[in-house]
Amino acid sequence: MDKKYKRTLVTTALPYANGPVHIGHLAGVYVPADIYTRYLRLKGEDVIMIGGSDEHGVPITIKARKEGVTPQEIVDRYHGIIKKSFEEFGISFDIYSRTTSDIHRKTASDFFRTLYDKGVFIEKTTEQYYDTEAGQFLADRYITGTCPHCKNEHAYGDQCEACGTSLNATDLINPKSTISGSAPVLRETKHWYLPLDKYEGFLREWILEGHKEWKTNVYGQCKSWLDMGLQPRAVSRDLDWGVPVPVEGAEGKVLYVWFDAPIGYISNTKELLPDKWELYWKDSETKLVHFIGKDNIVFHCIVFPTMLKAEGSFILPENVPANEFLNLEGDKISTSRNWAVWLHEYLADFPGKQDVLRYVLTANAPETKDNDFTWRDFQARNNNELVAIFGNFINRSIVLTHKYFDGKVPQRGELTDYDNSVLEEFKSIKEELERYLSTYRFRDALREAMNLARIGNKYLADTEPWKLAKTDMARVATILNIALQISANLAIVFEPFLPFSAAKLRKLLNMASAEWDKIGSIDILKAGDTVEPAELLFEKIDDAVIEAQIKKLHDTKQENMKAEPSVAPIRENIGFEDFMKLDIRVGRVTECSKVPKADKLLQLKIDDGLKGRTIVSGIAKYYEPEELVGKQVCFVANLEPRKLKGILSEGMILSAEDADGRLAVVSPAADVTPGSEVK
Ligand code: B3M
Ligand code: ZN
Repeated sequence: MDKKYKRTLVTTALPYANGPVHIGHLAGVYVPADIYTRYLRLKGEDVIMIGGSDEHGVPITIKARKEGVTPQEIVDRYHGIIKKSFEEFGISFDIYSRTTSDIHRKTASDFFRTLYDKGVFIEKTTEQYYDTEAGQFLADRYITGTCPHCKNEHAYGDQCEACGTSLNATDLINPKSTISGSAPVLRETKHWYLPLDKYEGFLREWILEGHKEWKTNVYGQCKSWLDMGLQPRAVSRDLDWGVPVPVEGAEGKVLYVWFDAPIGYISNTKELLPDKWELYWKDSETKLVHFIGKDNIVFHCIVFPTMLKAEGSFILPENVPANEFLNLEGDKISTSRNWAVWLHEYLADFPGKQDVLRYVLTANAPETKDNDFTWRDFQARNNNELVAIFGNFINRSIVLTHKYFDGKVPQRGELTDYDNSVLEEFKSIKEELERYLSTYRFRDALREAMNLARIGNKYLADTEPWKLAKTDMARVATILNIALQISANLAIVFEPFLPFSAAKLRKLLNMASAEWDKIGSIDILKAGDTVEPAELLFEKIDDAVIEAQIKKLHDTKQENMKAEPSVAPIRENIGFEDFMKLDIRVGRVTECSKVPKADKLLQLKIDDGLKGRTIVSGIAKYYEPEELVGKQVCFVANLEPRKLKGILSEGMILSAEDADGRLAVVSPAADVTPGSEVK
């Protein structure tokens, strides 16, 4: 665990090149990865950060078909936008490449072939839908039909978006190909499966025993996957977009996108370091860290490690610090609903303000739970923290140095007890920062860094050098020397978080470099060194600017509502007798708790006016258990009891869900006696 490594390989999830990146991607993956990498570089360690676009997969082919262009045109467009916006935002990739590169196709193909030759895969023939008019097999997303559960007529072959059930294409009633509109037929097809079940023992030992230090959200997800038992997973698809399966008789088949994408990390390292890449992937003294969002945990902790293990010559990740999700103004970020703050638009609307967004996304990072981004919070953090504390302190220090000492760092005299007590406060900062940064606690690290700016700001406010200037210039010299040394510390400390502002600050202070080891020192600047005239590091953001952003979002929402009334279609009529079969009652929640190892489920004890009952409900994302205790809810009382996660659930709590997936339990408008019937 506390092994000393010689080098670090940082990978960042490869964003799908079917749209630009938004603040959710940044907060979840790229900003934390960049902070981590910059920190290690600053310490002089050997580290590389790998990124790239994920350019295969069905969604890209669907988008291309919709627009009447080739998939290549789609990925060229978005790869360009994504790459440029990352660059401008200061995400310091050592390489940002793409999975349509020749080197990647070859690397992924060879990887498959190696596993194939080793006999790792299982070959299985199954029946799959085939569109006879289009002459091709259909990916699940290319099939629509009626959901067998809720009768929504627009369910997809992998999921019904109306009731949220995940489906197999063969479950759909009246399936239809979205390519030709015809009814598909079942045809036999052969695929290769990675037998994850055979690696369960290895995975259990490696993760559950060997990596107890992983973040609880990551460890917990792995454990619940492993406890559910793993199944073989198909790693090929019948599709004409992707890396061809390099096996005879596999014409028209490509590698499943989730098989080739993580290999992209390897291909991109090869492209960066053709002669040295193996050092980063095959030497046990390399620390491999995958930065990803929580929806990718299973692929990075279970599937990809299994592939690496099966290949045999690669190292495994040392950590996978996955983040939770960032919401926007209280709503889930959604590409299809355009509910997002897009990076390229932010850069255009807020030129030169990369660091403000980096700051807000880190201060509010969804490290342990989902978090919300709001424009008001963005404004407040800029105005009250960056401007009022950090910027104000730097500005005062530099302006006063010019006013009283002609822009030269003054000589420090004897320190007072007060000075010493202030310096004492930041003695431990380097150690604290290292502790947080090395354990992926970037919010805490940023708070620590900001604390140093607070210490500086307070020091000037307390000592008031501008009042002493008439009586005690020697004291003013000491105070400003200390203020400038704290400023120099800030120029180093903030480099991983706010690289643009840190660089600007170093220029103002004429610091040639940022050396991590100097943090905590008050001899970074020499007496007599010149300081440049003050320039603001941050500026206030006005209400009007923020209101314009909020309006832009709400206009999008309006448009969305016009475009697609997002109300689920009304189901087929039923007779009165059918309705009467449902026994709906009112009950009071007397106890409520989370179901262990199931992040969606709550277990409720209901006073139903009879002997009481237990109901398990999938509402844990929307309610804290204590919020529900004492509340009256409506429930279906005569639903066949069934076991969920080993708990017998006697009924179903009714709740209302809107198209955005927001959910509220249904209660009577006034309290009634528990057990009352709802008719
Ligand atoms: N493109 C999914 C995503 O963007 C996928 C990540 C690949 S990482 C190898 O969430
Ligand atoms: Zn459904």
